Amino acid sequence: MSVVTIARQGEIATVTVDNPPVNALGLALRQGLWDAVATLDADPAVRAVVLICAGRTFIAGADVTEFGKPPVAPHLPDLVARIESAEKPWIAAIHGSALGGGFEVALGCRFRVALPEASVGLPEVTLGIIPGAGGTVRTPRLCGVATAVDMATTGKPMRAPKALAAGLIDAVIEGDLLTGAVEFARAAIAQPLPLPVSQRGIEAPEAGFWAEAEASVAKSAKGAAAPARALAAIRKAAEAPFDEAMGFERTTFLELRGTEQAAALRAVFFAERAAPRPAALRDVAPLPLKTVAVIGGGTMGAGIIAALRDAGLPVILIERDDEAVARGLANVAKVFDGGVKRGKLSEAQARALKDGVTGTTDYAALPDVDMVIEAVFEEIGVKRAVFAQLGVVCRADAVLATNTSYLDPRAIAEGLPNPSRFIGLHFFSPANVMKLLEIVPTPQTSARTLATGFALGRLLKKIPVRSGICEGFIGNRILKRYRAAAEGLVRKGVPIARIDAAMRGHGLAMGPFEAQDLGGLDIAYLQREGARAAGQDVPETLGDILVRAGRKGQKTGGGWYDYAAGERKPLISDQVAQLLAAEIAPPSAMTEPEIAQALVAEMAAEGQAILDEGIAASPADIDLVKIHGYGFPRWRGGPMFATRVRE
Ligand code: T1G
Repeated sequence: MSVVTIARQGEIATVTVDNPPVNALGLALRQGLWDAVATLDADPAVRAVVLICAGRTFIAGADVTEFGKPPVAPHLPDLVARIESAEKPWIAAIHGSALGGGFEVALGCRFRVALPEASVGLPEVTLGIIPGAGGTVRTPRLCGVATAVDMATTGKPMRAPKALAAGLIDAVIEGDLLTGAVEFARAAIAQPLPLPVSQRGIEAPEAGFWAEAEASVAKSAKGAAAPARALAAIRKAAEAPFDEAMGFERTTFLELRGTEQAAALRAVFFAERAAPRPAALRDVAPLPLKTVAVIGGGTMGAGIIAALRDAGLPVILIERDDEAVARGLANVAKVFDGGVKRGKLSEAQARALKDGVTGTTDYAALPDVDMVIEAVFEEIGVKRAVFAQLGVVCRADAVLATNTSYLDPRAIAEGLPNPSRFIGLHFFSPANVMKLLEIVPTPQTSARTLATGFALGRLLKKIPVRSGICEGFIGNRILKRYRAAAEGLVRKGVPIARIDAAMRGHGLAMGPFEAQDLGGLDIAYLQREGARAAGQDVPETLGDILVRAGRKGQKTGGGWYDYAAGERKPLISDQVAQLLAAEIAPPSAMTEPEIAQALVAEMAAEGQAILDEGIAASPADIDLVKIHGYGFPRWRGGPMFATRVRE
């Protein structure tokens, strides 16, 4: 099957790309387009060329699977230049996403037209590189420097209507894309053509723009190298001749391709795409999910309901009494009203999302639901009582899931009829935002139930990761080790603030102590106390000392740090120093990089134990948990990738 086919509609030729799954620019496609230029330039009957793609999307970029290998001709920048200098003008007809090299090919065309829901973008920085085929040099020639900087340094795609307003595309096509593109081409050749993009000028930005952009990019990149390099390439495009800027971009692209950050981001890219479809479940049909119930409308329950609604599922909320139902519905409404305030949702959209939730205290509402997700108080008796009722009222094949984070799902499912349909689905708060979903089957969980858990993950656009049963599953178990290791450094005299600064400097949003102050020290304290009450030998932690002194975190005005009233800014606490004085060695000179290295090594060591015990299926799964559940910097690939033995 040829990846490029040519057809003719009178004087307009159509070049159709068909290279599933996303028309990536592998060698065969580059060669096919290269040859198509010559073929159509040689055809006197042809006056213009429409470039269109089959399948789900326009060209989605260079073929990421080729990145580990040396580039092979025809190289993409040369192909783009060849299309741009073709005798007949090319018109890119875009549906789905024109991303990276795909958008660069479209920039080589004389015109670009797109369906309303299509998007264009330069996501290269999300792979640790920058555009390598003119993206940073041609884009500012269409939309100006500021918009180009935003696109190339964030990697965020832009929808067609916005791209039209920015000058990146020439028309939005309503109806059939090919028909509209051919009509556009016919009209375009009836008048003088615009200059090829490479020959258009770039307006110099206002004074101070570059310094401001450099500061802003450095702040948001938080250690990722590519965004600043993309900015430098756009600046070069604005200040140097086209060819010089193209050379600068290509050199930068080739250099970044070989970096550790690019290797890490590629690993995450493929792990994220593999996670929702485990090979072991490929032939297992999940239960169709049309209606879902959530038991408990607290923070977690409301977040889970919001995620289900965002995926278009109607939801029944069950609570213990009318007041709780009202509170739960109000919690859900707060999520969507927040979306309206942030301009993400219209009032009508928010209303429709809220209307899809029915609140009741009556379990008799559940006989037809396909899945129930329990999100009630984290206490075994409360959970067991819920499942005792669900086991009676729900269909025998309805999937019954618990959102527990610390309890043993086997204990929760005890006595449940048909335990094969029971599973753990551990969401992370806020459940409508955090992508991680730990999927925890019990030994009785059927393959179909497990497949349904992953199908839910796909439906909610989550990153689902299977976990075996242990305390804290994958993520919280590593978190516990990480916090214990951080406390160990405090005992060795390393200042609390230096440890937090070290982990923020490593790319985490927050260090371990400031994060505990935000979430509350008492949650883990109560878990430790519960374990002690159950007879487990749980040594006292520094956190215990603070909680017993009433220091539970920001919510009590102080935890590891003090906080001025109403402030979130952490202040070094004299009281903490006094409370812990007997536990802490003389000050240590450990540096921030040494701290980060030591703590990441602890995360990886626990990850290795998790692998050895079969709790996680692969190091990549553990990295996805840390990235999507705990904010580990994705440009480091995750603790397992960052500490892997290099071949
Ligand atoms: N190369 C190779 N395979 C790719 C691919 C790519 N660029 N993009 C996706 N795939 C595979 C993916 O692994 C999966 O495979 C299948 O396609 C469906 O993907 C020179 C150098 C386009 C928005 O970063 O954002 O161009 O698991 O599940 O949800 O300047 O894929 O089925 O075997 O994500 O419909 C820049 C990355 C490259 C785009 C579609 N381009 N892809 O989303 O499908 S660098 C990108 C996406 C570049 C130039 C530079 C999304 C999508 P499998 P999927 P989707």
